[in-house]
Amino acid sequence: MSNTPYSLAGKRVWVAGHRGMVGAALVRRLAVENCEVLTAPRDSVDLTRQDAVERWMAASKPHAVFVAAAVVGGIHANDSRPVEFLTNNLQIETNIIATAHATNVEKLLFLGSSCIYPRMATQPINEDELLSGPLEPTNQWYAVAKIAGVKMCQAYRREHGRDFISCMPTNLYGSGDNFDLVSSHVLPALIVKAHRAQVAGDKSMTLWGTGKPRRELLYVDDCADACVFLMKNYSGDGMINIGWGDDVTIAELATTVAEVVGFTGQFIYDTSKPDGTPRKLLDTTRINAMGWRPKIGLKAGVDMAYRWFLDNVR
Ligand code: GFB
Repeated sequence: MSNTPYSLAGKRVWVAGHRGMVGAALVRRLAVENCEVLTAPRDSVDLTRQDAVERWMAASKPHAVFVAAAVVGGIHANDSRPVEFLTNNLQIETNIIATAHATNVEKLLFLGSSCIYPRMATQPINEDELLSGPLEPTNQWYAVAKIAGVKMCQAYRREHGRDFISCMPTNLYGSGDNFDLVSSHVLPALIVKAHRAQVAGDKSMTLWGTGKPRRELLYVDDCADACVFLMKNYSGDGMINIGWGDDVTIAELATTVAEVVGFTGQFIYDTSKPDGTPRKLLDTTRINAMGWRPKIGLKAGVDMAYRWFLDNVR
């Protein structure tokens, strides 16, 4: 592992996936980096098509690339749309990483996800646990695609000396999140459910699963800050976990959301829905040792996410 400083000053920096929650947070964070942020218009650059990516990168010539573009979703979306989660994500990452090599991109950061680790990995999960056991069935498709992206970066580093690095963020939430109840992750779904129940004066709200699984949550702006930190300070073959450092049960998460929203009813558990991975707390020793730490705690983060929901989605 080496920490080769890389300056973004004066560079053209492409945020692939700039309209998504993470991409938008990266654009916000890069605004203070004295670089030129590039964003590819979604209607004219289909990232699943190699020719479109090649044309875009040949014309825009980015020096650095954040690969935050992906088909993403919660446990139900992953479990019910395997073809899209596997094939579209493989296409997007292959097109961008291969073309970054072909166009001599100086540095690339690929964003993975904590669901790539084995279902029963030792907790907290160290980066070396990758491929040490069977995957969680509900998101194995997305996980295989993301694992391939990590391996692709390692292959280009090994064979062509490319400075392509990977990071593994934990479950993210915040402004710009997907609040659609079918395809979203747990936290935005809990915000919508608590809000609707509170407004309707309902006595209860329904959660999926048993409420017993544990999840680590990181506010998306902390993740963006960590990504920029790694782009500037890390160069190595190994991937780096990005997380908060501890986790809560889904029931505890729902309690925090209910407090923020002002919902005072009961939780009903729909155990016909899957729990997914029992736990996936990341070991963040590596990034902490480099000097990065998150800033936005769960209560403050849920409050910010709820305000964004009220201002932009309700
Ligand atoms: O966030 P989530 O959808 O995905 O679900 P994962 C987390 C936990 O929250 C599961 C429970 O145990 C769900 O059963 N849950 C309770 C709910 N109520 C709800 C609800 O209304 N909606 C949702 N969505 N969940 C994802 C992967 O796994 O982690 C993604 O599928 C990605 O690919 C992401 O890697 C980081 O945390 O289980």
